[in-house]
Amino acid sequence: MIKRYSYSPFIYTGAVVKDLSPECSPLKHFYEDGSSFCYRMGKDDRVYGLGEAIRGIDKRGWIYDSLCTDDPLHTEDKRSLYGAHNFILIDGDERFGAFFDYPGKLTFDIGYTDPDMLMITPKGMKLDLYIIEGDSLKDIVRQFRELIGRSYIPPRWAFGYGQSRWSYADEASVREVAGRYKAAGIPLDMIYLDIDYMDSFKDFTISGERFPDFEGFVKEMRADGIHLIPIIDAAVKKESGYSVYEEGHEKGYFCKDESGEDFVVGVWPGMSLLPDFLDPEASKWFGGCYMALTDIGIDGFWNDMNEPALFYSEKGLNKAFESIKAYEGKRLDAHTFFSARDVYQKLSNSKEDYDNFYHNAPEGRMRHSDVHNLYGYKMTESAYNALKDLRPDEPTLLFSRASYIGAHRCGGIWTGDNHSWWSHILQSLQQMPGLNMCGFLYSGSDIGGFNGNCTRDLLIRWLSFALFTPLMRNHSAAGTRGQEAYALGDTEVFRHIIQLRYRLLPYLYSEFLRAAYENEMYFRPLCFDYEDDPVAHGVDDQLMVGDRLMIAPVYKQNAAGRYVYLPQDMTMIRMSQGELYTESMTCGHHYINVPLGDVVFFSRGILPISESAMNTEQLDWGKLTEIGDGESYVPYSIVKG
Ligand code: MIG
Repeated sequence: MIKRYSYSPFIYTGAVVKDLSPECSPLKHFYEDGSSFCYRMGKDDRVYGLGEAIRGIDKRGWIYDSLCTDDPLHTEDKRSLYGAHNFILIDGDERFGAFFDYPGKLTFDIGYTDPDMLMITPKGMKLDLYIIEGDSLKDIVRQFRELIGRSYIPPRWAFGYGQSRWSYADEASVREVAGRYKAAGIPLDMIYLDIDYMDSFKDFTISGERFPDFEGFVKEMRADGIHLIPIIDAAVKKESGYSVYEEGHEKGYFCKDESGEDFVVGVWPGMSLLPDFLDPEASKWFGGCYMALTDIGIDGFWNDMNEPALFYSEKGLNKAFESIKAYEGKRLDAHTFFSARDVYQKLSNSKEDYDNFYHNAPEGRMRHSDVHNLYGYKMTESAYNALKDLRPDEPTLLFSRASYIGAHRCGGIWTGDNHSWWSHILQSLQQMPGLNMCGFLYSGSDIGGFNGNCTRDLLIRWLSFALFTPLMRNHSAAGTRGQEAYALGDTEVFRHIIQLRYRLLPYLYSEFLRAAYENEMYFRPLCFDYEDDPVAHGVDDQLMVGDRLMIAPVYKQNAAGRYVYLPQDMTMIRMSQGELYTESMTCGHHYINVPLGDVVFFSRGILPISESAMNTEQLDWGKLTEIGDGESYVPYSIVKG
């Protein structure tokens, strides 16, 4: 049962698709003290949810800000990343879900200030609160997902493996990636194009110098089974003669400052403007611009910088130039020196800038900071709506960095700029169930880590986990060491692991569809399936994948294996040097040897396995063998037709 408590929100966010009339009865579970929603937690209560938020799967003990932020350093002490996913699930003395539909900054203090108190504090009380009760954790999530509408389903080829890197800047470097994968016999479906493909970082342009015949090149790659997936950044370069700028400016489609002038910010293209995705006309216009690329054969995109990330604003920069002058010629003590040093650093993603521009929403003029968390969502929605018209016959691959609940209907998300750190394998695993609760099914993290230098063993272990994530993309930052599957020594082990992904695709894809159509979670913590098993509640580094798989990846450097908890008897499946082996295992704790390059996972029923192929198009989805014990497997897509 879902109840809606309405505190006269100032904007319709679009997160919820069901019409519910607000409750007149007193607020259940929470009490509000005028500025926060409070709940006294039982001693052993657990709190799940919050989508992309980091730390353990049980979120209790930490404090989170729901505030979409471009932060390339995902350390444990962070309170927010790129997404704002305001759904939590309390399990313990009472069991219920709560969704705070609120587009501004919101704090979730989950037993951080007071170990027993859950406190949710918005900037003002203008929001809709949904309280969901149900028979089980899964049931509550299912009801929530019905409330927010069906998750985005990408084209089937988007479940293949993708290679990305910030710096594949021309035809030759992209050809090299495709060629080396092919030569190593490693499957590949996608190569991603980062900002370097554009002409001076201008959205919807292509550098003629580096891609002299882009349309021909897209065709050439497609003939090789590879989809090219370009990036689109949120901000538009301010440059006269550039048609996207000219048109947007003329029609008033960019965010405005207090006095109604275009608000100028600095990002990759230099001085740029922010499309006003909250203005339905502007949104339609920007979405239409994707046509420049779909017209020449592009069938997938990733949307970046849409928190929106701001390196600086024109006004902020001018002020900084002024204020730095005051330090000149003075004898600085340490503190004055630090504040001088920070003048420029503080320019990025500054609260002051977010306070100083406005949207032209249907409800009227909105200060950006009041609706900040909607920006990335509305960018994805703009693209999604347009792409449905531009490419009506098949879905377009689309995922985004920033998001709010609602965006899950329009695209997937990736978890942004992680590091080539061992701890980030586990972090990624722990982000997945929260994302699924909030409807984000097509998601994944940069495999091998975005920042920093990857090593061979890290990439092997990372792939061994990420082969189960719907979005399976290896991506890294410019200037870091190459981490393609052919760049870190002997390729055979990488080939076996990536091939395993393809062999599991009939199962993984079918389970993805089941999760999307039935409002289920593709990734679940063990306790969602084994609610009465007290041990399952403490397992934070294993996940259920679809109906019958369980994964327990190795995420520690130098580990020769790991302890695994089996909540029931299962079949252990081991991929070793390309061969699959099975072994029946009994319920309980086991130490499992997992030599580097082996992939071990567990099944509670028969699994369909296909033969590998060089890409999803060549994969024979119907030619299956069965491994494991128990009931045979009926693919969801066939049931659904
Ligand atoms: O300021 O386009 O998260 O995936 O490679 C960095 C360059 C901008 C951030 C994205 C990352 C991408 C990078 N972008």
